[in-house]
Amino acid sequence: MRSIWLLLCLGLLALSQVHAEDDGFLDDIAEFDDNDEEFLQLLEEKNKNKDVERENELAQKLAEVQHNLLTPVVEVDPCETMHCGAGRICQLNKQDKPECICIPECPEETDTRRRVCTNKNETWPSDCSVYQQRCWCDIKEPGCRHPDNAHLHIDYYGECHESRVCDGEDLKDFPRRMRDWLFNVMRDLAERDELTEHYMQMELEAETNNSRRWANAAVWKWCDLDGDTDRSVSRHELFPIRAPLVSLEHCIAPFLESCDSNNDHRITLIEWGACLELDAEDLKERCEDVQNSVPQLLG
Ligand SMILES: [Ca+2]
Ligand SMILES: [Ca+2]
Repeated sequence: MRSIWLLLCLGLLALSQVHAEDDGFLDDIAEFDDNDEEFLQLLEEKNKNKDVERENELAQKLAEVQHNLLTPVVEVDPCETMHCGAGRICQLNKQDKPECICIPECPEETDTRRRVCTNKNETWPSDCSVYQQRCWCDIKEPGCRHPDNAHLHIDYYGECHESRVCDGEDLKDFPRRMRDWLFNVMRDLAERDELTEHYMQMELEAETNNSRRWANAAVWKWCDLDGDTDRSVSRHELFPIRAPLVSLEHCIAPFLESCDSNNDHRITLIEWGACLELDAEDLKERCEDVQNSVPQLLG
């Protein structure tokens, strides 16, 4: 009789535990997501399946799903790896796909030093505002003030100022001044040990061999400007020399325009040499190949 009571009590205890577990299980169900569902399906399939190979495969999958359940994969923002051009930022669209859109708002600039002068000789509050405008005009958004602004670019930093006209005589003398300037810049960088080994050798050659003096400096600068290493210097890639010089050298803009003799917006090494009045035979493409792996800050 006593043993019957004991069995009954144990039975009741077991029953109450099952109920307690069931309640917890039901609570969890309310928070089920796709991963949980996949987990249950796999579990069910595994229990039914007797084929060893298939069973192993399922077990592996189960482990993976279980692992994901315990340590959910940190969601990576797809915009983090997306690179948008000037005037654009990355945003997720309705399908959660990253896309580049025009910067909706540029920071308000009160500092007059942030102002920029465009190729249309207009002063804009900041470089951001110029790139934003170009972006809007590219895709014909209402913010675009003039269709031509799709070709807007920055000529130099600071407010636009009345520039001296570059007359014929000045322009005639410009290639010589430019050659000298390029050589001096190269020499300066060499003295400050800021050239790579490859260009250091070219500088040394320019110092010791008069016939290489200007040609080497011209080739070096041309390679240096060609940020994307497609062996031609685009209008955009000219920016690093045009921007700082344009307010000092009133002939730099017309000079650079003249370099692109076939007017395709790109300057080849031959065109570059011709406008610097250098002998085409002295100009060999000697760009450092390692350039491909060096990130370009300007270009
Ligand atoms: Ca290029
Ligand atoms: Ca050209």
